[in-house]
Amino acid sequence: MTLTMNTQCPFCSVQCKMTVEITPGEARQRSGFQATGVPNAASEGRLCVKGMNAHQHASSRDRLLYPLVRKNGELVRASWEEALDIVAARFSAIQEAYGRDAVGVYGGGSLTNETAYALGKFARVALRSRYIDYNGRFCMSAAASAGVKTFGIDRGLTNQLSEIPLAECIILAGTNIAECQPTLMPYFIRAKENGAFIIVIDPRATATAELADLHLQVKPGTDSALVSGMLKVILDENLIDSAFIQSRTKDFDQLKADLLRIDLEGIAELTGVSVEQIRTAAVTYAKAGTGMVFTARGVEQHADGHMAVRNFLNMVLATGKIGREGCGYGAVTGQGNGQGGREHGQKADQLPGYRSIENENDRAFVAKVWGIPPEELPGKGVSAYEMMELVYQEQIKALFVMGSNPVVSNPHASLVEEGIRKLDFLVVADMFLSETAKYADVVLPVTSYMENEGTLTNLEGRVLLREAARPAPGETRHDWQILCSVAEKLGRGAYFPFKDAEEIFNELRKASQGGIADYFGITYERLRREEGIYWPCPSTDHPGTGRLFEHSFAHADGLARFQTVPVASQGEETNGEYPLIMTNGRVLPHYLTGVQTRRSPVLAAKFVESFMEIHPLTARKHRIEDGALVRVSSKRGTVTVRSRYSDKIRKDTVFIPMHWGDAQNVNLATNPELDPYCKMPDFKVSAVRVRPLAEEWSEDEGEII
Ligand SMILES: Nc1nc2c(c(=O)[nH]1)N[C@H]1C(S)=C(S)[C@@H](COP(=O)(O)OP(=O)(O)OC[C@H]3O[C@@H](n4cnc5c(=O)[nH]c(N)nc54)[C@H](O)[C@@H]3O)O[C@H]1N2
Ligand SMILES: Nc1nc2c(c(=O)[nH]1)N[C@H]1C(S)=C(S)[C@@H](COP(=O)(O)OP(=O)(O)OC[C@H]3O[C@@H](n4cnc5c(=O)[nH]c(N)nc54)[C@H](O)[C@@H]3O)O[C@H]1N2
Ligand code: SF4
Ligand SMILES: [Mo]
Repeated sequence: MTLTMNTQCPFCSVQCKMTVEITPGEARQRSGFQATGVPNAASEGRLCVKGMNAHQHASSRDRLLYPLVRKNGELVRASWEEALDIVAARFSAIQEAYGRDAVGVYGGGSLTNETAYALGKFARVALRSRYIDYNGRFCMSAAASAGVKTFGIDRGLTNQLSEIPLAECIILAGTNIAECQPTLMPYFIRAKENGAFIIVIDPRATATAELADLHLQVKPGTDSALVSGMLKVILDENLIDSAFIQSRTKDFDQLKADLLRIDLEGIAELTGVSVEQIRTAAVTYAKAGTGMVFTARGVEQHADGHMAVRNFLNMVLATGKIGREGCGYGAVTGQGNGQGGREHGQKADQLPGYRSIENENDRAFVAKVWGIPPEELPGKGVSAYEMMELVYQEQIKALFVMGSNPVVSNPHASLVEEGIRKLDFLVVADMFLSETAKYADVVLPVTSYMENEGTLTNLEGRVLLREAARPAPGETRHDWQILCSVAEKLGRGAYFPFKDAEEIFNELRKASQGGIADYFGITYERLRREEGIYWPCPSTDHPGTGRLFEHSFAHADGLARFQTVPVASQGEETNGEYPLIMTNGRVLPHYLTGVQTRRSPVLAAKFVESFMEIHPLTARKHRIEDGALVRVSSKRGTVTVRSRYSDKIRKDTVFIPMHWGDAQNVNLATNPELDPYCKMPDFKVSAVRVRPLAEEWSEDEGEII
C-alpha cells in the first residue's frame, strides 16, 4: 500500500510544498520514494532536483539514530538520559568555573521558527549567556542590515513573487536563481515573455545569465562602484523621480553632491564593465515604468556588503521603483528558514519579533513574556565568526551547535577547526556526523524535515506550516524537545514547558507582538486554512502584508534613507604572488556544506567532488590542464580541487563551489575580514595562486619539473 506524506522541501528559501509517496514493496527495485510538487503560491507545484531527492538523505543509513558521547576518545552510543546529564553537568561546571559567557550557542537558518525562538530563549534564559549567533550571519546579514537602515525593516522581498512578471526591467545582481532557487525561474521567464529587459551582474555567465538581455561581467568586489556609475548616469540624464525623492525619502542631496564628482571612465576601469554597458543598464532601468532589483550573496558576501546593498537601494529609491505593483527590491534569502531564522532571536543583538537586545523597552517587553526580570537578560554578544575567534582564544570554552557545520562554512576554516578542537566541551545536535560533529563530546540526533513539525518563513516573508509527515526514526528527537530537556536539567525547565511546536509558536506570537516582524495574527489554524501568511500580521483578522511600503517606510518618520557610498574596489588585492581572484558559491544539486546532499546518491552522483572553474587562457598561463588536480592557495591556506575549463568566467577570476569539506573545503583559503556594519565575512574575494598539484609536490621535494 502506498503511503502519502505531505511535506515541504528542507533546502532553499522557496520552500516548495510536495508530497512524498512511499511504496514499501518497491524499496529494493528503486528507492520506493516518489516526490511530487504540490501547487502553492511560491513554486506553483514545481520541484527542483534537490527537492525531488531530499527524502534520500532523510532516509539514509547515515542518519544518527541515538545519542553519542565521547569515551576514551571515541564517540559511543549512550542513552538520552546519560547524554543530557553530561551536557547539563559540563555546561554548569564550565559556567561555574569561568562565568556564564564561557558557553556559547550557534544556530542555523534551517531550523524552524519555533526552534530558532527556543534557541534564543535557551541561550538567554537557560544558559544566561550573551554568546549566541547563527550561520545566517554569513548569509543574510549584509542585506538585512542595509534594509533596516534604508527602509527601517528587513524582509527579503518587498513584494510577492507573483509581481515579478509585471516588472519591465529586472536587475539580478550576484544571484544565480537558476541554480539556487530554480523553481522561481518561470517568474522571470514570464517577465521576459511580457517584454521585460533583464540585466544580470555576475563575474560568470551563469545559467541565470542565459536569460539576460545584458550581462555585466563585473570584477568581483566592485558592485558598489558599478552602481555608483549607474546612479551617476541616472542623475546626469535627469532620470530620477524627484517627486518620490521629495515625498518619501531623505538625505538625497549629499548623495547627489558625491555622485557629481564621479568619473565614469574610472568606474569602467575598476569594474571591468564598459561605460556603454553601464549607461545602457542605468538608462533602461530608470526609464522602465516598473522594475525590480534582486541581490544575493555575490553582492553581499564582501567586507563592503552592507554598503553595496545600500547603493542598490539608493538606485531603487532614486528612481521611485518601490511600493507599487511590479516595483520593489528583493534580497534573495538563502536557507529554508533564512528569513524567519533571523527574526526571532538567534542573532547576537536580537530578541524575538526583530526586537533589539539593547533597547530598554524591547528588553522589558520580552522579559515580561518570558517571566524574568529584564536585568536578568544578558547583553548583546558577537557575530558568528567573532564567536569562533573567541573559541580559538579559549574565552568561549563550551559550544552548543544546532543546525550548522561551522568547521566547513566559516571563513579561514583552519583557524576555526583548531579552535573547535581546543574547546573543553562541544555539543552538536544534527541528523548526521558532520565535519563539526566529529569533534563533539556529545552528539544529539535530531529529526528531519519529514518528521519535525513547525513553521518556516520563505523568501517573500510568507509564513508556512510544515506538518510532521512520519514518526521520528530510532531515538531521534525534535530540536525544540532537546532544548526543553537541557533547560530542565539546568534547573530552568519552568521557562520551557512546551508540549508541542504549536505551544512554542503561540509564545513566539506574543513575544513578537508589536515588533517589526509581528507574527501575532498568525496561527497554526490559519496557516492550515490559508496556506501561508505574509508578516507583518498584527491581528488574527489581518490578512498579512504582501507588498511593503505602499504608503510609508518603516522608520518612525515614514521616510526611506539615502546613503552616500564611497567609490572603491574592495577585497584583497591581487599581486605577483597571488595573481588571481578566487570567488565561490553553489552548484544546483548540492546544498551548503553538503552534509545532506552528499548523502543523497542521486545528487552526489551529479558532482562527486569539488572543482575550480578557470578560463582556458588563464589556465594555460598558469600551466593548468583541464581536469588536473590543483592547489589553490591564499595567504590563509590551500584548497585542493580539480580544474574545469570554462570560457564563461572572467580571465582574472576562478570559482570554486562550497559544498565539500576537508582538503576540498574552499574556506581553507577564504578571507575572514568582516564588514564593519554587519560582520559579514569577505567570502567572495580572495587573492590566490593556482598550481598543479604535481608541481607543488615536486617543489616540496626540492625539485621543480
Ligand atoms: N543549489 C543550491 N541552492 C541553494 C544553496 C545551495 O547551497 N545550493 N544555498 C542556499 C543559500 S543558504 C543561499 S545563501 C543562496 C545563495 O544564492 P546565490 O547568492 O545566488 O549563490 P552563490 O552561488 O553563492 O552566488 C551567486 C553568484 O554570485 C556570483 N559572484 C561572485 N562574486 C561576485 C561579485 O563580487 N559580484 C557579483 N555581482 N556576483 C558575484 C557568483 O559567480 C554566483 O554566480 O542559495 C540557496 N540555494
Ligand atoms: N566560501 C563560502 N562559505 C560560505 C558561503 C559561501 O557562499 N562561500 N555561504 C555561507 C552561507 S550563505 C551559509 S547559509 C552558510 C551555511 O553553512 P552551514 O551553517 O554549515 O550550513 P549547512 O551545510 O546547511 O549545515 C547545516 C547542518 O545542520 C544539519 N541540519 C539540517 N537541518 C537541521 C535541523 O532541522 N536541525 C538540526 N539540528 N540540524 C539540521 C545538517 O545536517 C548540517 O550538518 O555557509 C556560509 N559559508
Ligand atoms: S531546493 Fe529550493 S527550489 Fe529546489 S525543491 Fe527545494 S525549496 Fe524548491
Ligand atoms: Mo545562505
